[in-house]
Amino acid sequence: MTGQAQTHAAPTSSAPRIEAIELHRIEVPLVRAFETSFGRETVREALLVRVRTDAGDGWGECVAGRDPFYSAEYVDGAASVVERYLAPALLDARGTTAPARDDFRSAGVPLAASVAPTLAFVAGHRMAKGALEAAVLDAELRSQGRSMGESFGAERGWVDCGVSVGIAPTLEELLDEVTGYLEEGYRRIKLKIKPGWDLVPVAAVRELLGPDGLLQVDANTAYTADDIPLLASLDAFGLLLIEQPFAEEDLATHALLAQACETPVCLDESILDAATAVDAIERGATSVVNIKPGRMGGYLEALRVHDACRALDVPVWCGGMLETGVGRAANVALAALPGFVLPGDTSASSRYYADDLTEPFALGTGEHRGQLRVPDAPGTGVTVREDLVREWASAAPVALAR
Ligand code: OSB
Ligand code: MG
Repeated sequence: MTGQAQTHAAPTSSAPRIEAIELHRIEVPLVRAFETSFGRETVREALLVRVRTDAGDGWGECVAGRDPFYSAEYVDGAASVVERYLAPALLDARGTTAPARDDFRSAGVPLAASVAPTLAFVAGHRMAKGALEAAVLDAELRSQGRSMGESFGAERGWVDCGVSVGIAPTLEELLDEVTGYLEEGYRRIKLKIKPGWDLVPVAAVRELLGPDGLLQVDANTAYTADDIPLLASLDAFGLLLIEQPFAEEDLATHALLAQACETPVCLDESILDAATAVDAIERGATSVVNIKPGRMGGYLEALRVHDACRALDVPVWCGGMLETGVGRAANVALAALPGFVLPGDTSASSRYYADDLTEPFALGTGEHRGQLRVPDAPGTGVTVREDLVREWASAAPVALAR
């Protein structure tokens, strides 16, 4: 058989068939409020999807937030589009009609690779689509006895972890919180910034970390072109990068900032897929990329973004969206790929949750201090605690079958 025939990824009779799709809405309390330039959250409202196939089940987590502030997507909208359009389309197709993309990332997971083409008739809604693709991928890999890490091409058994630190009520509370994370072993600190909460907290945390501590900032689009001089003055603090200071659509101002400062500019919100990543890099708007699979419509596109950035020698790191263990497990597997050269927002379960929905992720010790172990059991490698799905339910589950 030629390589080409092997990678032609139309679903085969050996691929599982989708029988039913369930939507589960949960609310999980956060161990502490998380504040960003766009809002403050005390509870994670999440949508989980379970895909039932003739070869077993898979779970996926939708990363949309409670409100459409970080992105246009939000959890009620995601649940609605899954229920009304996406799940019915997958159940109708059952992985047998839409041809999957013919690339090496699709090879070996024909059913998961058929999800994006089947759902392409719906514009946008990448986080909703990504949750379904993740669930299908989990089911398909479990049926093959393969882990996500193995299927993605993970090259590390452990990944370096950073932590995203919200805007604090006072500088003192910020320093207390950061001190706690350093004691836990986190290898990199990311500070959320906004106008009025930038130079002073960054200077204070740099002082706390010392010159060698890895530090970066994330503005979640809170600045405008008028702020370029202020943002360029962050060069004094030796930051790894400045993440998404300007609007999602505004590559031009990011390129201007990149010209005006030494600190690398990193895009998050603006990067929707491999094509937008390459375009932003070519325009000089980003020299590091935050990869969040949900924002890109799923792990298969996230892998393509990784591959495209690697080919251009652009470092990437794995972002986070307050995932429970379901999404966290898959992110950790992704972060084990060779292009992920910076610590991710792949923190321990305890960063956000007293109790996780799966077996908890805990930072390692000794040589693995500040790292998480990449799961190696089939699929995500973690088991959803269905008792907690029921206990934390904020709405009755919705089940759709063919
Ligand atoms: O911009 O990276 C972001 C959380 C929600 C929405 C957007 C972002 C974030 C984070 C937290 O920074 C990342 C995490 O710890 O999961
Ligand atoms: Mg960000």
